[in-house]
Amino acid sequence: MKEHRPVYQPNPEFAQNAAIKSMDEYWELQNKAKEDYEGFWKEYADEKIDWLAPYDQVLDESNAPFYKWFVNGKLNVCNQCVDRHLADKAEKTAILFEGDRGDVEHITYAELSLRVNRMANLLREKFGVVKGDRVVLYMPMIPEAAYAMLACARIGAIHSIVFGGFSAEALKDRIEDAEAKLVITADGAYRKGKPYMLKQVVDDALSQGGKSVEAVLVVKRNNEEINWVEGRDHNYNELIGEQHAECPYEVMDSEDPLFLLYTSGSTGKPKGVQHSSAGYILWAQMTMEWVFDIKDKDVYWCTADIGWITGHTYIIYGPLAAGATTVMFEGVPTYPDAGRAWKMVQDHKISQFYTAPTAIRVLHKMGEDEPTKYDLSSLKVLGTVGEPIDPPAWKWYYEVVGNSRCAIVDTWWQTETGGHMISPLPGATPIKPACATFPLPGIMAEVIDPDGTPKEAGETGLLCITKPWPSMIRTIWGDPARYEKSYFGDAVKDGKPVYFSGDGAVIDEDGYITITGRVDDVINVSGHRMGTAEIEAAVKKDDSVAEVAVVARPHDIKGESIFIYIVLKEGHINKDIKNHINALLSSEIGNIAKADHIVEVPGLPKTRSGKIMRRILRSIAKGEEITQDISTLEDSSIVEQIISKAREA
Ligand code: 6R9
Repeated sequence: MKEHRPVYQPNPEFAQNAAIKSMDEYWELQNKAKEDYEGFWKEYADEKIDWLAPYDQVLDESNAPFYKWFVNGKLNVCNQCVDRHLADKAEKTAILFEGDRGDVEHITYAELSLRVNRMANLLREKFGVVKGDRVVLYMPMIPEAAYAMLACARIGAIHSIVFGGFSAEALKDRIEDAEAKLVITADGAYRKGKPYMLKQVVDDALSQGGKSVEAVLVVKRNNEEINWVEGRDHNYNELIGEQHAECPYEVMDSEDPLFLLYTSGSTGKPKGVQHSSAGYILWAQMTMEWVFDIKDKDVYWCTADIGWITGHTYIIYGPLAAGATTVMFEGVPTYPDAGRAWKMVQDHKISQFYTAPTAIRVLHKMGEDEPTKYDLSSLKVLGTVGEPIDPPAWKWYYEVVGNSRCAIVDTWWQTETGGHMISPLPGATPIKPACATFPLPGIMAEVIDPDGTPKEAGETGLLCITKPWPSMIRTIWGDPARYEKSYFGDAVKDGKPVYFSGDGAVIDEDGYITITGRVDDVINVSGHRMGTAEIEAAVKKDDSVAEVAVVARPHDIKGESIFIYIVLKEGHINKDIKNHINALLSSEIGNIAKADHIVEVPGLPKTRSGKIMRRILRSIAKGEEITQDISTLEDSSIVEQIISKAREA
């Protein structure tokens, strides 16, 4: 199959000063990694990390897939992100905060250091948080969230951030799984010019469970009235001023966990993805240099929320480890109008802009020509992440936002990978629209069959990483067996289990990798990952529901939307089922789990052995013709009935 996607060469002027300047240079690095994998990583670990004590082995594979990197090395991630920059960057802006209502604050590295040290002392002295304790953050996008993350890293506590859109129930589950000692939250913050609240959700979560929590630290942001539990709740703003300005950091092992981040899989409850200290921070920093080509004078903006992995690695840890200026934005890019993001680029002279396809589609739809009204000449690199981008959105991003001058880095990676895996290099890679292109140097990404056979050009296969890499997930918190089963159970290469991402991909004849999307039961709504099993479990909590099946349906803006089939128990009629189920999803998981379509059907298509034929349900939700063989179904007439119900929806 010969395809004719256009190819865009890197901007030659940009390439001159880029970290990686050509494909020759790329292949040289990648071949070096192939020939001497450990030697390759050693060189970067030695150059980039501020070691407090040297490691004695690069990679320990003796207990695969529980890999260890930089064995016995000592470091502190907060030192790597803050202290070590004080010598030459004390007065440089570390965090450029812009509030929802336009308030701007420049926090220098010196100020960041002071605030993080104070917060670290507060956690250590007032709340007795020690190395290895878990701290849950349920925070808005305000600088205090960054201070809290870095303060945890400083004293060796493991943070677990729960996205502010998750419900009390979801928050409680995560607090309990991690057995957190402390919760850090805020009264609330601002969105679209109005206050919104978070503290109540924490109160509700803790009234339902989370008995391990000894205290709640509350940052006052919007100063709206909140409930206060005497003895349990503590006011950050009152306490912080009393803290010492210096807090010695804990000496951490390379493999000590830095954080947990819960994410959805194809089965069961969300899993606590556990990341390490050394390997994670090394790759976070290296990808800032390679993929975003971060330079000293740059102002870098990633629009994610810190509640997701993109916010962890590419708002906080990566940029700060690289000594960059990172923008933190409380609001949404469409408020007060569709020009907000572009105005921010102009005002702050932003050089790298990193966002999700959903946001690009919304901004495109709201203001085709909007970017041309602003001076966007500071932009150098545009990034996208979270879901496959479609060629029209890509083209608009490239031509109108980037003025056909900026590279687009379509970065494929996951919560579990810690950092970018497959992405163009802005000064080297000739790019094709909506294509993640090549694995980064040192990353062995392959498109294979379950038995390890490489796929031919044009054939979709399993996207696997066939060698361990420094920033990879270490385990699932409290459940190592699930870690092994979830990621190393589906594909082998040379007889050894390899990491399977859950995504499908296709390689073209030039070797370019295009991600085709999840091949497991995970739905991606606006870049938010949700397991169908998790949604189904929530729907089943409704007493009138006998059976439920959840599938994805393509959506213009969100990429995918949630489509739910339900079978009611006999004798049950539920007129308001749609609102009812959505209210349930919003309380069990959060508003991000709301369904666009809820269809009541007389039964589900099942094989004679009782297995639900999800492929048929997916085709129906997409409005596709049914091409699957339905003769093996227990009751094939059900398909026609479901189709007509789905059409009405
Ligand atoms: C970083 C992040 C991971 C899933 C991943 C894939 C999808 C991410 C993508 C992409 C196509 C890209 N995904 N980047 N699909 N092109 N550039 O999003 O992590 O929330 O764990 O989601 O997102 O399906 O498996 P996470």
